[in-house]
Amino acid sequence: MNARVQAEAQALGQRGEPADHAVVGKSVKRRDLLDKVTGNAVYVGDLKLPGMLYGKTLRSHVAHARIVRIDASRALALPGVKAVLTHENVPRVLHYGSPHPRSVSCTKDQYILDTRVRYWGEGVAAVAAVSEEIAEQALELIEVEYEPLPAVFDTDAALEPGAPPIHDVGPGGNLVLPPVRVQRGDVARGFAEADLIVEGEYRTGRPTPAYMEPNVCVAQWDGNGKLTMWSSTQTAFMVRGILAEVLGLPLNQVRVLVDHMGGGFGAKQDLFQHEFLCALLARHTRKPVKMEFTRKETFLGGRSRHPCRIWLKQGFKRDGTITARQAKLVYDSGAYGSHGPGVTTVGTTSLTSLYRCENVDLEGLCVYTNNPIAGAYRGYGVVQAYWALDLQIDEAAERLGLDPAALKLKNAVREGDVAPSGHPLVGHGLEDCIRRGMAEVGWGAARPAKRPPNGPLRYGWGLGCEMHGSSAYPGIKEQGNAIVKMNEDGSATLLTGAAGLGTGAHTALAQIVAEELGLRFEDVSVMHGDTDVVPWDIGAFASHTTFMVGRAAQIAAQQVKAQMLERAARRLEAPVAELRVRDGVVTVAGDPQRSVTVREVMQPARGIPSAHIVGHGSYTPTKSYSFAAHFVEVAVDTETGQIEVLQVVPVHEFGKVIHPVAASGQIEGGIQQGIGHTLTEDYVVDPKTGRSLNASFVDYKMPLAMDMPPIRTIMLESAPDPGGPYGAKGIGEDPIIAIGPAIANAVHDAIGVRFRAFPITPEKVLQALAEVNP
Ligand code: SMO
Repeated sequence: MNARVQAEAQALGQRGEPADHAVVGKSVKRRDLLDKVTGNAVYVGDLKLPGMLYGKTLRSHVAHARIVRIDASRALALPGVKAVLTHENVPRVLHYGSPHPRSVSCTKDQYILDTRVRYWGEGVAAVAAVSEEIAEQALELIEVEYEPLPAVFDTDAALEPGAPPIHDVGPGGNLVLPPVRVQRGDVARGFAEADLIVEGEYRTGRPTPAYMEPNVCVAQWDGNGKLTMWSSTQTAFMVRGILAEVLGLPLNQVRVLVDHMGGGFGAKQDLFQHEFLCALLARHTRKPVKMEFTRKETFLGGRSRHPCRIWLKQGFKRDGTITARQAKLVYDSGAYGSHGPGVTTVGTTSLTSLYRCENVDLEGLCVYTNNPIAGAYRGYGVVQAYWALDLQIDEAAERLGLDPAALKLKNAVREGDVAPSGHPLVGHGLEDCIRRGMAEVGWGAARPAKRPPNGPLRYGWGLGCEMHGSSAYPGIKEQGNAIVKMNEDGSATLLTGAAGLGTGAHTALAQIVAEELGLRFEDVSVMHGDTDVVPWDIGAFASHTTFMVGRAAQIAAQQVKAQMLERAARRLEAPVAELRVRDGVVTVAGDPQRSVTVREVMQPARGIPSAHIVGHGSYTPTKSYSFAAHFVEVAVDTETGQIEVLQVVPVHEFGKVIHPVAASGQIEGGIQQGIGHTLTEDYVVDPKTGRSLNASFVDYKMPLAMDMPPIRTIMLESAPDPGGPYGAKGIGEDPIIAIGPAIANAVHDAIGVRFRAFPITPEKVLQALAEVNP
């Protein structure tokens, strides 16, 4: 990929000092790089413990039914089978699917195994056996008798009065939470003042994160009744908490471990059914048990994005001012609530912003259906909302005879505007992104000149914009924690509870500690992924690891540095204020001859008996937003209906780039997923039976490396956050949001058709073209 990375640093850092960083802002070699490229990195799936058994889940082939009889006796009789769990022999504890107190409206709606199934593919029993093969054979011997219940597979049907209730808990009417309402100003007055009203309905598909590492865990109990659980999870401490609650254990009797992960993208924030089953199978058999999803199960038992239906109406003045915005968003949560409350709240409130509007009236619903479970997925409700918003702004521009980039720039949120969180925004991030991208692609008073048609090919340009919070505040109050220890040889160790999903976050954290302590990057190591050792962490999500845990690490390192410099001051006989430290050497300002290495400072010396220096940092962020504008050129083949993205110029503003290559990797990965969502990816369930139709990588089409267009990434540091480390904000979720509307707007520019639902497949393109030119 020819990504050209341009970190356009402001000359001044956040404290107004010259930004003269030794480690931060440099693409140091990632700590996990060699282990990963050589295959040495140990993932949970690589674990093999002595005497380990293999667990498998029996999954329902009906979408909604009561289990009237379940008989495991034939399975138990199979040689090699050590245990079978059904609803009859697991604890009946109602729990959250998402261990997230993200919204007060969350309802506990899941049992480990219930007497009822609510979607096709839900686990109804589990087996532990000496091999995976025997476990799979045993599944076929479990007899289940179902009494079918009426099922609903779309949100309209689920909302109808008299629709079959999917849960006995919650607010009723198949709602996951009471409707989310956001009202500001007066929309009736706003529409009355409008010269143009645009109204439309938008839909989004059901993409799944399709992380490379299927869900996997290993559970082991020791003789004292302590559970150790290795699990590929973004939220080790939440897994610990909910396992302890459901199993009735104190927290120090549950230890959750996770080293390397092959992605999570939000979905691995949930506590999954197999994690409970694995712990219980291990307890029953007194043996370690591993449960690893197949790719098919990763679809069935995993989490997708919430398919969403959005009705959106906006009023505009002739000059492009937005006078009113009214919307109703209906998110399909599938069979359980999971992250529905958080996704619906974040998605609905996101429509208050991006493009300024004083009069808004928004309603967000999250609805139970008998579809697969939707959960957290990168972009968290906002992908859906901004798909509708950005497409409609583009349409309004056309109808007003204005250039879409000019209209977006005119209405772009700016410094001091109220953000979706209710906080005033810091800096002109969005305007900067739009302006910088326009300059880059030559978008002046109008779009860049189109390439002339070439045979069946038509070309076009589009722009999509987004903003996203670098934390989940105020939905949840998060806290980042870090412990930094100095070692007696002058090296340092960072202890963090933040998971490493594969983003390079631990490298960024080590850079921050090295920068702050004046050490080389190589002198800082990171200990993570063990809930018995590292400080508590809320989990790696919401684009917040570098921003929030990075700030905590910075604070911890500052404490260590202060103690270390005090010792150095005694050795050098100079006041602390005059000391500088860089590359592991402490010097006296203006007198470089007087120096001592950090290693020497940390050696036991007369009067300083111990090398023990520890710092502890905690940081509770308020809301901070990152911004992006994606500029896209597409080619549409009018004969095949194929859309090809020819080039992408993503311009992102996120305060401070800690590691340019890792950050641009995040951006490219988000664009890859976004192209997939928009053009090819959709997890399809049969609308009559709820049966999963394409649970494999053969039928679920993601763009591959070969399919990716050239991406010219531009990273701006124009609106640093006063709370983030060196001004840094989040970049994890942002890159997936703006690419979809950018592509759809470019397709309209190419062939004059507005697609309001994704994925925009070749069939839909051909159908639309046939309607235009019958
Ligand atoms: S979808 Mo994110 O991991 O909050």
